[in-house]
Amino acid sequence: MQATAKQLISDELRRRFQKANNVLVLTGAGVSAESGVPTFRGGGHTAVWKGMPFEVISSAGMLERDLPAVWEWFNYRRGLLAALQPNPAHEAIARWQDRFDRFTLVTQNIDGLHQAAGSRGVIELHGSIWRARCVRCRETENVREMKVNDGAQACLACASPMRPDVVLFGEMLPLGAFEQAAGKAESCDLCFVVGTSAVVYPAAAIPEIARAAGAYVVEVNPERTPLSDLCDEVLMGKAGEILLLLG
Ligand code: BV8
Ligand code: ZN
Repeated sequence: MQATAKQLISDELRRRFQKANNVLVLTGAGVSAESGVPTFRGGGHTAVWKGMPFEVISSAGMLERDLPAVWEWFNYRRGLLAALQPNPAHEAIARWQDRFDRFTLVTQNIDGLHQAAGSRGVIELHGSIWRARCVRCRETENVREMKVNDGAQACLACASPMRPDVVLFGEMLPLGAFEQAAGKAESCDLCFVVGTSAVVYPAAAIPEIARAAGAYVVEVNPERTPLSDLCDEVLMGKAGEILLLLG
């Protein structure tokens, strides 16, 4: 039986949502699930590509060993993503941007769907699947137009190979991205954690920082996660349905 908005959204959360001045939202793959983007974990499955678990094919080691294999994996995913649209969860978060005096959206996703829904100034902790970066001079290029079956392009500036501009396992996050997100988490009064299994660091530390700084932390996820016990409220359900209940 579908819980009603009244049952799911506590009076406390509704009051805080009305009163909040500074809101931070951290999203993971689950916020894009209702757009048709496969999640990596949760729901009893983990992403596997040609027999390699996600953490292996999307790793610094694999990039060193076999850049074409990493391109093939990312080209495949860009092919899947190209036809997908933002869902009501992305749209609700985009609306929230102008609802509060200060609003920060931090995402672990690389799919660009938050920006497609209208979110601005998104902190992309793990980069973007729609950008390539030169392995030598770090020149970046938009790869939206790139035909999906192309291999690695050569850098237009220095002719070195390009790579996906995405943070792989074992790689540092984009310079300053985590620090910027952590700074915003330290000053927010309401923090939503939407659609993340909260196992990848340092991204999963963001809600912990918000909590330690006194924010009210709300998790939105059909499943419990290692973060659930730290949250003030856990709204069990789909982001596309729950976020609409808040407005
Ligand atoms: C780093 C881009 C410092 C790539 C990603 C050994 C050596 C080196 C590092 C480590 C190590 N051991 C551990 C680490 C740290 C490592 C890490 O945390 N590993 C984990 C697996 C233990 N972290 C790193 O390597 C990071 N860098 O630490 O740098 C350093 C540097 C060098 C040496 C040492 C240290 C870099 C991490 C970034 C990796 N790149 N993505 C790509 O996409 O191919 S991470 C990847 O996981 C995605 O970005 C994803 O966003 C992220 C987290 O996953 P989620 O977003 O949470 O998605 P998931 O599928 O897991 O969960 C979905 C959730 O949604 C579920 O809970 C589900 O219930 C829920 N859901 C489903 N449907 C819905 C829903 N929710 C709401 N509504 C729905 N409808
Ligand atoms: Zn270059």
